[in-house]
Amino acid sequence: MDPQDAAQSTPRALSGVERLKESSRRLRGDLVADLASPGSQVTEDGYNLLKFHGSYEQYDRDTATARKQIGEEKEYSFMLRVRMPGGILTAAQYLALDGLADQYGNGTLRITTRQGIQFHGIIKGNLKPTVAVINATLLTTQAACGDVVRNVMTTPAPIRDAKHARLVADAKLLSAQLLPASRAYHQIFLDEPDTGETEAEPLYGATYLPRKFKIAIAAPHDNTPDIFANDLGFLAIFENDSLLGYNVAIGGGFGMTHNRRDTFPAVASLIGFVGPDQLLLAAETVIAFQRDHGDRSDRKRARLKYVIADRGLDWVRDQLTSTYRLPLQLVHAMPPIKVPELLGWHDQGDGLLWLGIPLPSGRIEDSKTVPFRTALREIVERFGPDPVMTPQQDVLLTNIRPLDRLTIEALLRAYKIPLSEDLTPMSRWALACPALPTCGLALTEAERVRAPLIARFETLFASHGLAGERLSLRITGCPNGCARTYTGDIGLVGRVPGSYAIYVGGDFAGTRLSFKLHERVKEEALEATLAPVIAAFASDRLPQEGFGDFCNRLGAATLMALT
Ligand code: SRM
Ligand code: SF4
Repeated sequence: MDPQDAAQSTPRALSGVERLKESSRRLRGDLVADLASPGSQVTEDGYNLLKFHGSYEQYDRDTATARKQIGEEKEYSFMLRVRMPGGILTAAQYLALDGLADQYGNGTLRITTRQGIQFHGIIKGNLKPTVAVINATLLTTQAACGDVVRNVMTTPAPIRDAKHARLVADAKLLSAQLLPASRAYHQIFLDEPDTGETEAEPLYGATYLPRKFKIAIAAPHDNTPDIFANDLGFLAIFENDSLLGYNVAIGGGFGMTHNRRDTFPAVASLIGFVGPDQLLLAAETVIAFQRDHGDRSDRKRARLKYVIADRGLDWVRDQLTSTYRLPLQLVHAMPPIKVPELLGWHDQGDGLLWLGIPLPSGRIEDSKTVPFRTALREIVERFGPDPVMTPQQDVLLTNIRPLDRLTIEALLRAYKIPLSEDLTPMSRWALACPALPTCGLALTEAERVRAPLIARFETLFASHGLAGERLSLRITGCPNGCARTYTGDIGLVGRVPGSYAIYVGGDFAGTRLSFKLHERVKEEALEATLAPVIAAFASDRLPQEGFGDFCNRLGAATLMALT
């Protein structure tokens, strides 16, 4: 037998999380008792099950060492993530979430790169009341994390035409249909009586998926959701306003583990096309395939991208069409994939306007210098715009009457909120993950160094005559790629405390993976390391060529010889 076949046919021990899922009675475990128990933490099983209900236990990494030295326990609290397909909220929902940030959180709301909203700093005893308010506003945290389908993303532009209405409807449909059937969430957090029933999970089964599963839907004219970073991406193909169907891409995912060469980021590959009524069927089929074939022994290699890497895309496509009976047609021709500018004022097409407001790392807070939260709250209270969260961690205030435009703008100016025209394109497009102090996996800073790093890179680019260059700079505190560091022009990936790996060569539209230029560069040496590449870009770029495209054209070896 071929050694690869032998490896594939030898069953390996299931991971502990798999055994927990199986024995948890559909994600209930002992969470009711765990959350009611004294102490600021939950048990290890509670920690793993809580994710399925939208929450992570965390601790304040800034204070942990000092507290340990004086024999104090870490400051534990919980992150809570709201699942909101397409990032869409009503004004009333936004105000309710804003209120919770003070009542139970750390005074901030954090827009995520998947159009969700996170609370940080909720203490254990306050998790239930926070979830109750979120549900009372018709939102949920169910399945916002965990080994299930996460928040479904779509193009956030609130353009009121048939195409955008369809994209939003599709995202909502998939989000609703792909929720777990288990009532565990409602019983643990919302006081629904536990009848002792163990529900059937027709799609997921007793052990749910091997790992998180991400879906995004876009159209070629607007790939803001970065569909190729997802396990499953759909590109809707329209002819005029009529939907022809969807090109289907599978196997995107960015997490990797330093020092494990068998883990790597991947962009999704297009495998075919399905008709306009086959979106849910396609999603359920790919999910069922991953449920059956994903690795349940090694959580670091459990995503769909590794099944594709190990068995080949042709084998996977063949399985999907023959064994799982998905009627895949050939990939449909489509226009070039683009990512449009959504910030600033835009006409929705229905007589109303939207205003896209840039938010640093999606953090809505009253910082020492800029009262973002107060300003947004006042605008939402007075003018009632419905906010849409973008995959760029920004907010679009929608449904604004043209006659309110000047007043809203004056109000933002009075609060000194920087608007898109006040920022360089580099600042408008930069992303950074939360990293320290909340993320337990962070090796370096990200969100907290975003502003100074942008300022330094702006100075560097300007010194080469490139002020105002449109560029996507993405920063993460570890290799998991939460701010999609492996697509885009420049990725800075936390490697060890104080040092980053530098990635370049992705494209602005998010269709191509970047490559590593340097393994470990001290934070203070980042500009000096990239300066020769930027100088070469300034002198040798082709007309209209972006920085990532330039780096991709020259390739890693040529660029490395420069630095
Ligand atoms: Fe992420 C884990 C934050 C989008 C790949 N991610 C985490 C955790 C929960 C850390 C942990 O496991 O203990 C982070 C919580 C930090 C904190 O303090 O809040 C975290 N991820 C985020 C957010 C908030 C980053 C942001 O700047 O907005 C995003 C929340 C999205 C949401 O609303 O659901 C977020 N994470 C992403 C993305 C981007 C995307 O999906 O478009 C990725 C890359 C795509 C992918 O999934 O591969 C991503 N996060 C990961 C991974 C790597 C998974 C893997 O396959 O290995 C981890 C680690 C893990 O799961 O073990 C992770
Ligand atoms: Fe945490 Fe790493 Fe994700 Fe940043 S990229 S939020 S450091 S897991």
